Amino acid sequence: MNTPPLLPLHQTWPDDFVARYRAAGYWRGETFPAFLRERAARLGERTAIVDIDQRWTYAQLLERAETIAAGLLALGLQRGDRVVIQIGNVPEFYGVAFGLFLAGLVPVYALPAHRITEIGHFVRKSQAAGYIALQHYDNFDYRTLARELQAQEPALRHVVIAGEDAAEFTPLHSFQPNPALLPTENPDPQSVAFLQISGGSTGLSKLIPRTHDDYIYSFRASNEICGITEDSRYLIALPAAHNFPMSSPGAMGVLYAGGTVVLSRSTLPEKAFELIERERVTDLGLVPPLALLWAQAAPQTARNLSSLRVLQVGGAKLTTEAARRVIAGFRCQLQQVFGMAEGLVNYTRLDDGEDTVLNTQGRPISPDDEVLVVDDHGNPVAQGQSGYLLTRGPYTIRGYHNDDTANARSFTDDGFYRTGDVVQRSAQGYLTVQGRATDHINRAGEKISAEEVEDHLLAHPQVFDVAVVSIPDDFLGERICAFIIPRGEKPKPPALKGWMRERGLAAFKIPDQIVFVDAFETTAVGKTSRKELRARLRTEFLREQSQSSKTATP
Ligand code: OOB
Repeated sequence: MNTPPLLPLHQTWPDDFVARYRAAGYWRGETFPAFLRERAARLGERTAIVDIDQRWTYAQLLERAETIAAGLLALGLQRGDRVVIQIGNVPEFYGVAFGLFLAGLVPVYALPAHRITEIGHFVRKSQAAGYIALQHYDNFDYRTLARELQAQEPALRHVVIAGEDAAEFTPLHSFQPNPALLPTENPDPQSVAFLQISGGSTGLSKLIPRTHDDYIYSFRASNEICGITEDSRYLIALPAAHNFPMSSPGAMGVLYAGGTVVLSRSTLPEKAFELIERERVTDLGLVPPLALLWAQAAPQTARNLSSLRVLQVGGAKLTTEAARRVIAGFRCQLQQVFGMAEGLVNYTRLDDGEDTVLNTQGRPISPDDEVLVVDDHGNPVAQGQSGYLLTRGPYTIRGYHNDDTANARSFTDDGFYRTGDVVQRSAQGYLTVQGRATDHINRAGEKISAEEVEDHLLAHPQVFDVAVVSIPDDFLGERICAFIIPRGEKPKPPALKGWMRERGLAAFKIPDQIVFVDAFETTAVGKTSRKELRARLRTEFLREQSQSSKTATP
């Protein structure tokens, strides 16, 4: 059989940077297995994770992770093997993630909303040997997805299902403790601990290798900035696998500090408020649309929300006006968070004045986060002017996993990551996000590549050509609009959307709006880039919309 060569997993900073980051005390040689074991030994009976019906102490989290690690190694998985995990907001998510760390296996974090198209891509790109999913979550049966995956990806050796009925797959609950199987040594702190997924500015998501040293630094330093301690009780209502609720400071920061992670399956304000009251939640992180929705519901609730100390908002732009509304609704401190799974995270500080909290997306975590704001030619712009954000630092990757093309595009020769965001930087180093250079759509914090959605639509027999653009949306921030030139009879939008779902695409990538057009006008030269075409379609659409709303007003 022709097996592809095994890809080395690495994330490499040049030697002089390694020396610098170590000397500065950012990289301390800590690892995930060591930190969990230490916390379990020291804080054993304290609550690590709760959700609506479970409560795990630190000792139980370690015990669960050790059982899962032993079970996976007993199946024959080998140190360094990648395992795609797709688990929603339940304590088992952390049991599995830490189980993989203890076994020396490498999690690849998928979101619950991903379907066969995305999961297949992650499995191939990471050459995963295993897939672990919940039986059911959010009304979806992941065994169906697992079946398609096994049929499509013969190299995937193991499928493990957590739930009452694993069907033909290995039940996670059949795993037995076996300390003899567990590695006794901690991993190399500079090795890759897991693969996170990128928002995907062009084409399919890329895989982001993060090391123990760099990631632990990012949440240890975040804890200090966000005031996370043993007494923090941090609510997670965004998908646990996303980088924001994972590490900014997220669940990893909270577990590192010895606090309690409170998991909500639901994003409905009343469900979450019930947990906030019951667990006396002190901190939480939301994307702007949810922050606005919860802020609207908060003044009316009968629940006691007085334990809340800090509400973090990030993942997409929070406008000044929205920030005011969020503060008015919650009556607790607002913290803006502007980060990316590739690394760099900015926070407004807890002692910043209102002006900064309302109008900026914060400043970087580390004194060694290098930030450049440059023009089209790569030259720095004048202070306060808009430009493209480039960054390099002790927790920002130097390259994606197994993707030379993306690496050539996304990193400069001297190792700066091109974030694709357009920002202004103040004299104090605070960033205000103005927009972005790439054609991705930020739909309520979910990043969608226009190109990826176009590729799917072009496969439909009644689609001749298509351009997918973002349209400003009061609730979502941005929505997905597909301009389609039909081939023959126009397809019916609901049927077209249903067809996309059947292709196994995450629901958040399916266009919210479909507009049929006869042709895409070209410029005098007769040729346009996709980028210009998308920009022109968006501008014309918004102009027409504002004209028709003006004529509609009496
Ligand atoms: C977070 O991570 P990703 O990887 O899903 O998305 C990163 C992109 C950024 O490049 C930027 O375009 C956008 O999301 N973004 C924001 C923002 N926070 C993220 N745009 C405007 N304002 C903000 N506050 O989204 C993420 C990772 C860690 C912490 C927080 C968010």
